[in-house]
Amino acid sequence: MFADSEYTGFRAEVRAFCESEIAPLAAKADEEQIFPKENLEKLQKKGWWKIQLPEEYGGINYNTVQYSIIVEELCRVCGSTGLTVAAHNSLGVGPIYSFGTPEQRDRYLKTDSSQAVLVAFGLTEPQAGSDAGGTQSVAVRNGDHYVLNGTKSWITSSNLCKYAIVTARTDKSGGVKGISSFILEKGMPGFSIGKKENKMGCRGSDTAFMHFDDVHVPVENRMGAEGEGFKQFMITLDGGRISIGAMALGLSVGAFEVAAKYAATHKQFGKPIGEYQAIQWKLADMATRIEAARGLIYGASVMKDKKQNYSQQSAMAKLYAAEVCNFVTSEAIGVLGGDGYSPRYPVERMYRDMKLTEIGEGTSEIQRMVIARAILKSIKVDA
Ligand code: COS
Repeated sequence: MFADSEYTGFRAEVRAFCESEIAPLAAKADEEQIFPKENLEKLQKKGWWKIQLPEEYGGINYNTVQYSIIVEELCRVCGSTGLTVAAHNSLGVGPIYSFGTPEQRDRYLKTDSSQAVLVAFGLTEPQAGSDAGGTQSVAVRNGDHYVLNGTKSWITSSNLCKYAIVTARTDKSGGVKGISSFILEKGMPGFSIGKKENKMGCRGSDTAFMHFDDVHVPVENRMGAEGEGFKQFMITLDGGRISIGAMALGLSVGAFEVAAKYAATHKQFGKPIGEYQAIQWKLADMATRIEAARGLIYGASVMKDKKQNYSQQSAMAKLYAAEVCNFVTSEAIGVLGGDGYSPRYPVERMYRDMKLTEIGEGTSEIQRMVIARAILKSIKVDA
């Protein structure tokens, strides 16, 4: 496989765990729209709620290629679990580690090692989706605390989480530079979880509204200085987009493997359908695009670890992997025909889960915008 030969043993170990522990619960989680509680504990034992944190915070300190492999392998068998792990790691504990004070890191990252303590990421609002700078939640300073009001939508792990990092406007006149970020704790009066979404895919992940009604947030819960929130969250999404690319890759690999096996064994007109060129070309195109997506994802992962500017590469990785995933999951259903159109095989679930990868953490249109802006910025125009 492309570029990951040094991770062959690592991947095999990760895959064995995902197949034995995560895969058996995937269909039920999708059907019942409930995140399997057993997975919280299983993943805690693996250290996968703190994949890239240093050991002093209970983490396992993996690099970003290893992180991407874990998300990919989880999504190969269960998109909902992969998404939940990805959101918590890259959008939850990641930014607290990157932007938090030593006190905030100690309080929110040095958590009880016997329990999964999830952190949610509250950026999106009903009127601020692609336009993340359109944040309408407001935090007004009042002495040693802020009074927070507003609503966040589409928040992964709203019910499962113990903490949430959220953005709110601290300067009404300041555009994106008037947005700050805060760490909230469940149980703060006025902080409540609203309606759960009834989603097309990733139905086993916990997605709901968050409401803030005069929540008193201590000043020490602000992350960074006032006005830094938007930039922090954009930097965070650069990393998050690698995760969603890895998610798309995992769903693609899962669907491809089912289709390839089916093509090798299912007979029509007296021979396996894989012997017909029409099916062979589908498999060849699926496999080729999967390898190309893998290259982009690992490339962006390596750049992140080298602390290079990888914003454009993570947007490219997510954009391309999501488009590949749309192609592959759809073609997989094509190979299986009627069998692919029912839950008898997991490809229909993977097809539904796929759609999230084209929307979450920035739509494909937003990725194109990020990529094009980076290209144009790099071009020097003579005055
Ligand atoms: N890293 C560091 N800084 C960044 C950044 C990044 N990736 N992206 C933007 N910024 C900075 C800019 O440099 C600018 O700061 P300066 O004026 O100091 O240079 C500031 O943030 C504003 O940037 P910009 O003008 O590009 O903001 P826009 O309002 O035009 O928004 C997009 C930019 C569209 C890219 C942003 O709103 C976005 O990513 N939207 C999608 C949101 C999303 O992914 N939501 C999913 C939520 S999680 S499920």
